[in-house]
Amino acid sequence: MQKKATALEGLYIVEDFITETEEQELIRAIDSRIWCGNGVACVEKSFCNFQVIHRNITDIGPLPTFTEFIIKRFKQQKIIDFEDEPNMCIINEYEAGQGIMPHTDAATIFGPIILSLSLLSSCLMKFTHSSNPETQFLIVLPPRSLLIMTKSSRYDYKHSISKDIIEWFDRGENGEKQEIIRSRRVSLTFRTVRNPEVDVVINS
Ligand SMILES: O=C(O)CCC(=O)C(=O)O
Repeated sequence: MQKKATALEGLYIVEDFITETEEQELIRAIDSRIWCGNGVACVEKSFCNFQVIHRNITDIGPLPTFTEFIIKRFKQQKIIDFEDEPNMCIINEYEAGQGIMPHTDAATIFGPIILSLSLLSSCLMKFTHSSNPETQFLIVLPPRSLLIMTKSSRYDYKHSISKDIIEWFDRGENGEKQEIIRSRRVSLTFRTVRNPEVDVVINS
């Protein structure tokens, strides 16, 4: 379980952050609850420990108990500092053919670290520089991996996931391409809301 730097400043990935058994247990726990839409960041199905009304956060409850071991691991692995402990989790479900529009998580309300744990299907996440859209990075998110977004990747770029059912990425040296055939993906995104009392727009 090693934190690897990507080509984009401030963006790291930890492969196999959780085991297959933990992945299955998380899916079981998640699927036993009711999904809601609420129009959060353009995904069809989401649920979370907060209320979103007109894209404003109005109420934050405790994180679901099934995420406790993940938070503990963030601390053990020194992924987060104590003051950055996430108090918010959004769980998104993407069936094949669903994605998420380019956005930057609001810097006015969320802390400097955004963490996204991927379950089930792999996908590509695209990072597009906000003021220079030709600057782009494509990052493979394998199942059970943790994406750590900080610094430039968190503030200067928009991240998005395409609706493509088949995605291609460069494997490396020989210009070899590898395909991802997308199927159901579930992600848990952890953020730190600095001031939960203030109503703010959650992303742009
Ligand atoms: O699915 C993911 O990994 C990212 C989700 C996301 O960016 C969001 O909910 O704002």
